[in-house]
Amino acid sequence: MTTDDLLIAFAEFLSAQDILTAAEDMKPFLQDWRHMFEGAAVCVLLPRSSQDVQRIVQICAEAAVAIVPQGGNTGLAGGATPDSSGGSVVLSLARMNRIIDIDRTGLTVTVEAGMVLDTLRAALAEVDRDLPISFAASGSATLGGILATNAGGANVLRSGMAGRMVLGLEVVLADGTIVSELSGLHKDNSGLNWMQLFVGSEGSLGIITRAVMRIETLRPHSATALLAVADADAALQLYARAVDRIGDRLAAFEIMSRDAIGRVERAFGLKCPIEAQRWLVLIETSSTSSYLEQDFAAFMEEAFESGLCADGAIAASQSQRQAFWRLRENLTEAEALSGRSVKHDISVPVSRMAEFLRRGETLLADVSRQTGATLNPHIFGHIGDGNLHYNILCDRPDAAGALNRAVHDLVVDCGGSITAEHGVGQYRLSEVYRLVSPARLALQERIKAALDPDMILNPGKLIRGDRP
Ligand code: FAD
Ligand code: 2HG
Ligand code: ZN
Repeated sequence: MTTDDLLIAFAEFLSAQDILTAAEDMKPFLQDWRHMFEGAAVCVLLPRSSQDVQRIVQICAEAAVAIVPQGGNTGLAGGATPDSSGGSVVLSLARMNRIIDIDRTGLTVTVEAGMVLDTLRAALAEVDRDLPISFAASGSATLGGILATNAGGANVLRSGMAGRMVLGLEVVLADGTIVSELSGLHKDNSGLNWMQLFVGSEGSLGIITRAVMRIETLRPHSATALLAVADADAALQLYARAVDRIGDRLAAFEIMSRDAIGRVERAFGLKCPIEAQRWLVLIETSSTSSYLEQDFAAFMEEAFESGLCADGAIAASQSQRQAFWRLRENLTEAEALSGRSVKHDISVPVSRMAEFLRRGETLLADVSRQTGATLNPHIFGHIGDGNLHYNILCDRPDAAGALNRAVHDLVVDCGGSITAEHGVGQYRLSEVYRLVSPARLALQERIKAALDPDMILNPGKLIRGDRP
């Protein structure tokens, strides 16, 4: 099938404004958020229904044209960017963005995959419900992308990764079959837990078109504090106390290096309200009841009395709370504005986090000596999940590979994962194939071969495979 034939076939059921072919229209879809990857495509398609997606897949399958699914294009692993061949089609779910149903009592929400997280949470808040997924790209990230990457964020320690909240899914497979189970059952053991196969599959096994998510009652009472701590050991000891004192009302426990917060202050004219220490912790608790405040106050008292925390501030108002979170949520932007960085989205067992950071310091000094690069850590993350964004500003692009491999080797040595929440995409593909167990890789390849034998779904991402 020629390109013209392909476009004619799409035009039979998509309107002209849902097929982008002009370079300036396609540009935002062909580049990732970090501008690390840039690709090319025959066209960008913006279907409006699951049936549209099905027909696109059928046509592409017939023509052996690769499909790159895309949501909000906020992914940090280059998963939604096509390759440079220009032969693939970008399938954006952006126009499939409706809420289909909110069940306040059954505690479920049914949405189309292109639904933007912030829009969804705002609609849920109006009926006193919430989907507790929280991260800085929530103004653009979509439910489909969130599930396809199994996103994490700041609330994982209480609610788990996004995939844990899935109760129903509709997926278009590589041959155009629609598998749709949207009853939102909390219990269903009538077969394999197939939905989890698509969680974190990064568009390589099927295209998510709808989902049912478990929601919860809104937690109107919250308490938020910023604490200054000397080192990761102190942060982890505080975390242990917070778990004991606050239990499942602990919503977020984030760590940020003082250097990284300094870059946020300079880039955005913000001011951290507490005395400088090497690390800062942002802790938030939330609850349906107001008893929370007493336990939080007790935790804070203990934090100071124990000497683990040198300085701290409790948010006295909603605007102060938002100011604390602005420091946290601008870390990625401030990093991007500070020059080239090498990102590492690592996790290690919480018990080995302090060891990882200690050994990391020696490692960075070694890599800097060996490569001649100046390395400035910009580290932050979800310490309660054992997940750090061990991002390093690095002035020499030719040192990036050595730095990347050295950090990943240390992660593996500490029993960790080289991608905790951002996924593999194209950014981490070679490192995953270097470090993940051959048996796991082979299992993934077999699943890919079974579901997408012609490798039309997001080739070159997550699972290597070979296109026939
Ligand atoms: P996209 O970027 O469009 O796509 C991501 C992947 O999913 C691609 O492989 C794509 O092919 C696939 N995909 C998208 N939609 C579908 C679909 N409907 N069906 C099948 N495959 C699909 N991530 C975290 O986990 N935690 C964070 O705290 C976090 N913070 C971030 C902060 C910033 C400032 C930024 C820029 C990113 C952050 N991210 C974070 C990464 C990113 O936002 C998440 O990975 C998000 O889940 C991606 O959603 P998206 O809709 O933008 O997906
Ligand atoms: C966060 O926790 C995101 O803010 C982004 O996962 C991390 O920029 C990053 O590396
Ligand atoms: Zn994160």
